[in-house]
Amino acid sequence: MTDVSMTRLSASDAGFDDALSRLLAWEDSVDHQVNESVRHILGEVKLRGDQAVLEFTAKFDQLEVASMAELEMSITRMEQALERIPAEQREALEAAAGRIRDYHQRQKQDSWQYEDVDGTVLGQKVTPLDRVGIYVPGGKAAYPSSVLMNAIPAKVAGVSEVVMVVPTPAGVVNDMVLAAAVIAGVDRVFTLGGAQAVGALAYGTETVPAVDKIVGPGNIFVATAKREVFGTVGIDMIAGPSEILVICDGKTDPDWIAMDLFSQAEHDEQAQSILISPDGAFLDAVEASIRKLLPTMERADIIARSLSDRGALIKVRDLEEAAKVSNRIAPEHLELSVEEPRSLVEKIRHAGAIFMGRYTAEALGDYCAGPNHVLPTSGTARFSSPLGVYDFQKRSSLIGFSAAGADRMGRVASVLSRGEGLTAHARSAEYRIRDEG
Ligand code: HSO
Ligand code: ZN
Repeated sequence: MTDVSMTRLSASDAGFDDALSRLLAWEDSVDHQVNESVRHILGEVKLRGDQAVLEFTAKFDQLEVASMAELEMSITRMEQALERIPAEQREALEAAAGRIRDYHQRQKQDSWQYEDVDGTVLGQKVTPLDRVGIYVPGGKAAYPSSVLMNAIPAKVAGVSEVVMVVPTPAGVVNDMVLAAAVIAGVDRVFTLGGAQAVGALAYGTETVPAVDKIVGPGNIFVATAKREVFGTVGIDMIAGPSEILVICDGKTDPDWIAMDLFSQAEHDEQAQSILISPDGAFLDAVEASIRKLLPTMERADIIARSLSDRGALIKVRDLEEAAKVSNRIAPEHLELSVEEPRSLVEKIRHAGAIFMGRYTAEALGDYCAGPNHVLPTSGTARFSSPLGVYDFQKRSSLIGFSAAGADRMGRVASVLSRGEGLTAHARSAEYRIRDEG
């Protein structure tokens, strides 16, 4: 049987701060060999386009085709996938997509402008990106839900072309992923993966169009490639392993909490699940539930590794202290499994998503609540936000001076530019000052 032993900490212990830092430390592995091989792949794709992509796809995905056109999914093939999946799955994808769309509609930013006293117009024009690439990992991490979460905000923003890439090692395609792509409104799908897919999207090839931004998770090769092409294109973020932090007052069924911790732990061995409670006996009860339920889990091995290596049960004095510890962690997902979640929310400053109350399992948010499940990991919730419509929109400043405004502000610009020693700036502004025109 898979055994699990979880770290126990108490916030009142001397050395708690150091122990917490050790618990949170995560090696964002920089592997020089990976860096080198990614650079090589990107260079080849940039130089030789389709031909290089075909060669790398044959080599890494054992997928040999004569031309790149064969790596594009036809609309018919996509629609067949939608027909083929069980009706129950199709309905669930559609229900989730509807809620994700509704939520994200509300994030849409509009252009605005206002007029100064002298008739000068100032504002901000909001435009969607033209073309976006979505990377969808292959194999066991191919999540149809992530297709919805990445593509729908782009479409809501008004992106005209969403291009998805998904590796299909040995040609095996996941129908539910294709069905999700159709439902989300993805425009083109290529069965490509790895650094070569990122390169194709960033630089464009004869067949794959160059995009303006690449989003979506991937393995170390994909993450390294995204870092490398940043600047040529935009990227979303480099995600670390998934995390959940549960704060519980001790009154939720311990089985529910154990399963919530499992729900992140099952993603991968490096995922992190932490429970904080002021009730020591409750921490014991959850630990007992964990031992009881673990053998019933399909991914018991992954869960046991994740909980033993990175999990923790933390005892605090009260919920106030729980919030303080949580703010230190800045978790990706924060469940407030307490009687009065609304008052506790007031004390939370950093979290990717906050799940309020005992009925709000993170799993609901992962699939169908409506908000995005692409969230800042590894403490980056201190300075960043969930993926959203705003990631697919950009802003241009609007400035329109009236003659009176140019006269008034020309004087200010003249002084400042002369102060900077930039006389062309000064004279350009001064031409528009009335009595000096
Ligand atoms: N919890 C993951 C998202 C996910 N869960 C996809 C299930 N499928 C990161 O937020
Ligand atoms: Zn999940």
